[in-house]
Amino acid sequence: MTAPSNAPRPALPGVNSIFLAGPFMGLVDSATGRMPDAACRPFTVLIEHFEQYGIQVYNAHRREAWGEEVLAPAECTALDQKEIENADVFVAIPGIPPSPGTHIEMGWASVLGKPIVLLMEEGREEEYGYLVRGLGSVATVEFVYVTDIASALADIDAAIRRAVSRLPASA
Ligand code: 5HM
Repeated sequence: MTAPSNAPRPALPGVNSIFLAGPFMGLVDSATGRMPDAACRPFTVLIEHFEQYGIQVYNAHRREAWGEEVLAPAECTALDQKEIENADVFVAIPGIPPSPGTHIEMGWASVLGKPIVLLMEEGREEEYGYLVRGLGSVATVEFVYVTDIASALADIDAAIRRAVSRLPASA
């Protein structure tokens, strides 16, 4: 019989890294060359939340200084694909209006077999593309309907746990 471990149970078992995607260029203020603080907020709240668990967060908005240090297209595309491949979970805000880059990333994450959590705006479900609303038919997707990200963190964690637990054991 093995002795019980005193180590605390991780909040998100099996999750060491998360790729966080969402609208970027459409949110950059052309006057300042940077996303306004209110637009950064959902990302900073999520990054801080996951990092307090010790999870590594891949996020292009932070990497590219919220628009002030944007990488060349060929550079960020290759980097994002590699980071999604390396991540245990893919979390995305698809965006209204839709974020083109995030939609490409959702396609990569689904084909790579990643557990996916999509953060959708509450009450606006019908405004999302058919292939976003239908992604769960071809990939492991949990949808969370949110009005305010900071108030939805417990629901987002629960969705991540469900998505990870639904993956086949060999994945
Ligand atoms: O099309 P949009 O800019 O909204 O695309 C955002 C998504 O593409 C983000 O999830 C981010 O991971 C990626 N992206 C990036 O990494 C996008 C841009 C600009 O389009 C960028 N770096 N410079």
